[in-house]
Amino acid sequence: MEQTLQNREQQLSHENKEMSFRFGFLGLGMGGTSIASACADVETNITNKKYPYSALLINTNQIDFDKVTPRNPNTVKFLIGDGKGAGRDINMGESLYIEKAEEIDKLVTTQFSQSDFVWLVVGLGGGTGTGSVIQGIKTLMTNGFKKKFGLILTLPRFVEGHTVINNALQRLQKIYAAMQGLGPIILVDNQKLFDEYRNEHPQGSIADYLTYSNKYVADALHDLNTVTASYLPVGEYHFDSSEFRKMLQTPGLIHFARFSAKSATIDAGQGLSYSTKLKQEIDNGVLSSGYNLEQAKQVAVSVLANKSDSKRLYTFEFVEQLESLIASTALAAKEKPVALYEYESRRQDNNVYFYSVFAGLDFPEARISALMDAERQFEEIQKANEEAKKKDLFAGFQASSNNKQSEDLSFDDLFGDKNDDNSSDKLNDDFDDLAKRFNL
Ligand SMILES: Nc1nc2c(ncn2[C@@H]2O[C@H](COP(=O)(O)OP(=O)(O)OP(=O)(O)O)[C@@H](O)[C@H]2O)c(=O)[nH]1
Ligand SMILES: [Mg+2]
Repeated sequence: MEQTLQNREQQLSHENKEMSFRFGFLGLGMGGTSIASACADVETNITNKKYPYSALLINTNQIDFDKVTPRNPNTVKFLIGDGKGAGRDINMGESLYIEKAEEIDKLVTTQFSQSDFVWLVVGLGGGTGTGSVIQGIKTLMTNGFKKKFGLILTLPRFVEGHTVINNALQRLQKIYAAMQGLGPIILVDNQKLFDEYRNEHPQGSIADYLTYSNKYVADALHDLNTVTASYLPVGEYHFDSSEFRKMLQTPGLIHFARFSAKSATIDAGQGLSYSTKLKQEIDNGVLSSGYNLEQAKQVAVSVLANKSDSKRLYTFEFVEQLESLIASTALAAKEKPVALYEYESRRQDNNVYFYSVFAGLDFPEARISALMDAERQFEEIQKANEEAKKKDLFAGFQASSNNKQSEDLSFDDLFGDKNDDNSSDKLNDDFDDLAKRFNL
């Protein structure tokens, strides 16, 4: 036993993290393929497998596709349609996918033959990914990944306009209705990530932001996958791969939060500092926020500390603080485990890492309502614009038919005579009156 632990411990350096699952990523459309590609570019040194994940990327737009440049040599790109994109038209995106559905079935089977679990990744709002997301679910359900797939969906930013928000809402509504029959869903809130990125990088660009956000999603997911498999559990409970599997089999949304702090700043007897911080980070979330955590069906909190710090830190009081925080946050969860781990001191930093995961959640109501409000506002603006277009600024005015140069214009050209169809009778009558009065 001792020997096994020691062996295991030797493997557990920062660079050599084990994973619970070999994920596959099926990316659709530009957002979906960019994120899926970043996820499959995660590298590890375990069992000589540099790239443990694999990806299949599908898009209709050749130019967008060329911009996605996977490092992972096993990532496969598959262009559907004529290469010109689906131009935000979800019906077109869906039809182009259906045309190639059989080929996609085959590609999914080969590309994910080694995958335990596949994430279908889509940036909600466009024509290709959003249009084909339901068909993508069908592909996975009918090719061996029923109960072994989840969704990673980005929510658009508010400024992205009527069509984008409307497309996103249309598909969210369908997914929401079917949610209990689907796997877990991870929402990536582009507005939240964009705001955070802009605060930290005021000089940054949208392109920088997108690269950052895609890597950020990839790292967050990989972190979750490794923390459940890599470290030495201390104490009675271990949030291990089988616990993680349960979460991945729980329908509904997955929410996660994490933070780290210098171990010297954490005092086991002063729960307020770290449990308040953890609560704050749970509210902020990593990829999205606004969940009603009371509805969580599964919860886990993992803490990871340096071996020498763990002795000082992992007291009864420490665990009780975290347990009571979780118990008061996720009232409905059946299990509210706190798992403690230690890592080798040779790891460079002396941080304590806190991770929390909530599964089986409902959609974040306020965020979805805000999208619907934005959509309503766009509709009102559009309606007002159409009405303004209909309104004729010169209503009641009848145009004159003359096109002559100004020097050629006679008085009649300018104002017409009584028999001129284009003239205004009233104007002529008035003029006649004037002419009589001034003996013209
Ligand atoms: N996080 C993130 N979101 C992205 C990225 N690219 C696009 N998005 C989001 O995804 C949404 C859909 O856009 P695309 O993925 O370009 O659309 P598409 O599926 O290719 O559809 P068409 O271009 O209309 O055929 C956008 O409105 C963005 O909110 C990306 O690289 N990262
Ligand atoms: Mg596109």
